[in-house]
Amino acid sequence: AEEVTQKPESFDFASYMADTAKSVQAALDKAVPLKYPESLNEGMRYSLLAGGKRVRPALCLAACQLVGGDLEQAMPTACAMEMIHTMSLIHDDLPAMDNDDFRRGRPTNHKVYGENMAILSGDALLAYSFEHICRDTKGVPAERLVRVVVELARASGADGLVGGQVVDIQSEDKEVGLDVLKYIHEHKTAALLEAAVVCGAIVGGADDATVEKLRRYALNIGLAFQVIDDILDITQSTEVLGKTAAKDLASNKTTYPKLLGIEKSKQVAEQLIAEAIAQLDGFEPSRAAPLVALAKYIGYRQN
Ligand code: GRG
Repeated sequence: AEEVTQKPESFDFASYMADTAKSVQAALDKAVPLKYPESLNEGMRYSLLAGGKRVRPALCLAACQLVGGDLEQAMPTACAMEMIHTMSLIHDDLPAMDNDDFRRGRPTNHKVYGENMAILSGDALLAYSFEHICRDTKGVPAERLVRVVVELARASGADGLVGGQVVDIQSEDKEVGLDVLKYIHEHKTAALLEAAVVCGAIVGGADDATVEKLRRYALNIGLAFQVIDDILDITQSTEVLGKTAAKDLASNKTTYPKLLGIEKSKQVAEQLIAEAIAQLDGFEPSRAAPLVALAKYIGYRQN
């Protein structure tokens, strides 16, 4: 592992994220080459290499670094996080789901390649994420990789993304309570962020107590991520479209601001971020700096 020498207060988060995004982009480009059948692989690459903040790979690599692991060994797992995330975005945008035309600043996958290819590109990315971890990770004991696969499969399936999406769909056009809203966010959003952190720590050789501490860190930032998303949905659409349009836009789904108001929602997000950062107490500050900065970034992001 690379020696980290910066003091936490001098940690340059913008450069850290830019460098991470660059190395993840290069690794993804290599992992999913343009091969036969080109129409499928082109579709996979179209969404996978389209950009995005790369928050999940960054969390995975930062957790590996925190526990003193080798970043290169965690790269296939970090890439797998982005493959699964991208798959979920492709499927989420389909006409049968959210029916969105734009994602990451470009037309959605099904708009370019058709619905059938978009479904299949997502399926291929999901399967390949597991293949990539197990085949391309070098020098990590198989027992750790099995644990990683269990975490990631759980985060993707009925107890994770799929379960969250199902409850989200069933909650459309009706008022739901805080408990259901929390279930949706914990499964649709927090589960994969949690897996990213936990899997990075497992690859890096963390003991069980450390893994569980980092799981709490991740669950808190995962929930905060979504609370902030709900707040931004309202404040940004208000800025862009005016108040009435913003209200219409938010009216078919329950959100934190709708249940608690914007101010209270901001407080909830702040508490969640503080709780996340508290889990990092006791780690060497320079090693914990990326995870501390990522938590603050998620809690105070403007887009
Ligand atoms: C088929 C296994 C399987 C799962 C699909 C469609 C679905 C089930 C789940 C939906 C999951 C979903 C779209 C959750 C929202 C997650 C979220 C917060 C997206 C935004 O993430 P950012 O802001 O996006 O990190 P970028 O583009 O920056 O990566």
